[in-house]
Amino acid sequence: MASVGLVSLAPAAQAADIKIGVAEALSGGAAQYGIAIRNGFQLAADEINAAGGINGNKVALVIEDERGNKEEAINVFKKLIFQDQVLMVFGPTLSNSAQAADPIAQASKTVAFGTSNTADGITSIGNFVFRNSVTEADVLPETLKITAAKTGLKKVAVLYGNDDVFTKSGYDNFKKALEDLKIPVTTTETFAKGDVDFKAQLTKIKATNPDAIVLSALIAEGAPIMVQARQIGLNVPIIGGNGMNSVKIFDLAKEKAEGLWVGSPWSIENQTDQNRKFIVAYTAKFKAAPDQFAAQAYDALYIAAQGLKKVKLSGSVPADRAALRDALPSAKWTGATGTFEFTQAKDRAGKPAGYDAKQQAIVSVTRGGKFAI
Ligand code: 1QQ
Repeated sequence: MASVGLVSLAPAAQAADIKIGVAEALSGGAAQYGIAIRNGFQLAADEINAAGGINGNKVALVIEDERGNKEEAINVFKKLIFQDQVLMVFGPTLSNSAQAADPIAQASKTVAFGTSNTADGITSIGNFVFRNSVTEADVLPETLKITAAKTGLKKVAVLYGNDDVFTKSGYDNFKKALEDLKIPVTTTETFAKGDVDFKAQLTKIKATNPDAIVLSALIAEGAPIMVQARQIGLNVPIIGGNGMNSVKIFDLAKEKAEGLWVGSPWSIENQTDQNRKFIVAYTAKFKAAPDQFAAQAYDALYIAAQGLKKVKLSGSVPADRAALRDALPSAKWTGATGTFEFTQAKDRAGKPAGYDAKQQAIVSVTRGGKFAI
């Protein structure tokens, strides 16, 4: 249904808007991440346009709410790609949705660029799939190693959501890292999306007397899990993945958010010039502190801009999409999350596929209502 013949072609020499799709969860539980992501894109787009755009062309974001729902992510990808004829699509917010929607982008030869997708296998979908979010596979072993060294934990309980691509992938990677580090597991418990009462699992966990809880959860369930753990006197450190790495934990779990360990390439404490500039600009524009999701989206638009700079826009959307795909793998950028470059991923058959992030993680812990290094 690609309606190439309907596109109005702007003369190549004249400045044209560069239409970029943004498909994020702006409502529902995953909006805890999606709103920060949208803000990060808007800040970067404003800055890029204020500085003259990309080769003189302004960036025009076409923003859609995919509600953190995989069917809706498919609908929104189709709208952006076929109807709006965007050059590329950012999003969706959750790996669960990316696994469903990215094949649409791949099949229509349009770059899908995830800024928050950390599950295994997303970039194995194909060579049009990119992400700058660092995977659970890369971050979790480091998070566990540092937390074990700093807290002296000897044995842990595991709790994870078993019906979401990201929480399941986080579990697989935690399990492997625990085996590699020879840390015994006292019990493994599960929950499902939408659950609100975790007392049964937490009571079981408490009875096994773990030194910490390893938790693979999205924040909608992860925050009440932290609250209920503390309510039953389970005050051990909680080690989370990307889903728990949001300042929203302080709004949702209040003082019971203390003692949460997470890893990420971004920290509010990181004092580089680029990060300080980002934090100041974000806080001024949105009257709230940024988080890693905002930082990764902000950097992602600049990374895409490095690729777009090399594309000589022809006015043919398919040709420009293909040229962007070819230019993007060599894009390099130093932004709020530090220095960034892509590394090529492989598909399930071991053949070259999409592109992952190559970045170091920093491990932080919540203390006094803040993430501290
Ligand atoms: C994923 C995640 C979530 C926490 C995204 C916000 O990392 O679904 O991959």
